Amino acid sequence: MSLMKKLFAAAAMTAAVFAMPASAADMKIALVVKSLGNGFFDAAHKGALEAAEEIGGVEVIYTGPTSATAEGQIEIVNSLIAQQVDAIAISANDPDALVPALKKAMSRGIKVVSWDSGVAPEGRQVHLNPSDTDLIGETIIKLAADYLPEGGDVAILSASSTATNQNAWIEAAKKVLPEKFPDINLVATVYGDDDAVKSTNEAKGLIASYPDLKAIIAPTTVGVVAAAQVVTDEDLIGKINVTGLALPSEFKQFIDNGASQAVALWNPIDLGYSAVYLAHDLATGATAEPGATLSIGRVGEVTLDDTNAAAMAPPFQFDKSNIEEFSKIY
Ligand code: RAM
Repeated sequence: MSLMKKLFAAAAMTAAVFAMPASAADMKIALVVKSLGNGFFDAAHKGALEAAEEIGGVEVIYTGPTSATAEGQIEIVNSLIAQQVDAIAISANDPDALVPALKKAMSRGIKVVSWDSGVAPEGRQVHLNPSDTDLIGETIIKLAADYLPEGGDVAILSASSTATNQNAWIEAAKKVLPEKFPDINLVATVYGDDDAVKSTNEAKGLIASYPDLKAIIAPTTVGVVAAAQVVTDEDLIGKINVTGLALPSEFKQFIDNGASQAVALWNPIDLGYSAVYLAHDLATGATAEPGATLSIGRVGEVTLDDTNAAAMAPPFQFDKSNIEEFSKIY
């Protein structure tokens, strides 16, 4: 081989080696969820696999702790760093506790996206909210208020007390209460940790403590099912309306039996799909900076705000008229 040819061959090989993570070959994207065994995250996983299939050459590592804790997620992030994944897309159990581990990941060249439940800006490159936070905050109160023309006592059954997403929605809800819903009286906020047993006990506690309770608002797909089951079991259908954010496939039975009038949610499949798309965008060289527009494949594109965050789409409302149709999808 002539010297020239050898040089060309060497250059071609170097290019091939450098191109590898970006080429279809072997990109590993970890989808880290708050906890395993949650139908919402299973639906997001489905979307993640769809994105991987569509992009090609992407392996999705679906993982999360057995209970929704930051400690469990930190261990997982450390093991993903050791596995040298290309990107981590995480729905965080705490905005701050994950930061050191995720910073370490980024220092090793791993791209980090938070989605659903965010990490503080220094711990990730991009955050994808499902919808606008203020809109969700107002929506969860309106869902209760729509069926309480006279107003009354309501309580919130949340996920974990450190969950970034639920805390942001609850804060947004409290902000609009006095002006837009003056007759709605928020008596308590309790935390079921996205655990069926704890959520059930917290719902029972609310009912025992507040005899005039008219609605339980659960902005978590785990809590809302637990609360509706308690209302059903305690023969309180028609007295307490359960509402919040629910996965239609899990919740249809409680619209059918009247424990709930209506609930809302965005498309969780699209959310998991979009999270993987964003992780792939970054791992193939897209720059995360305020004003940047990034592709989320068939879902469209997002423009990053001044904290490198963006929102996917507005939520849908589900009631007797449409929950059957949506329950077949997610
Ligand atoms: C639960 C989780 C998740 C949240 C949904 C609405 O599944 O807490 O983070 O987005 O509810």
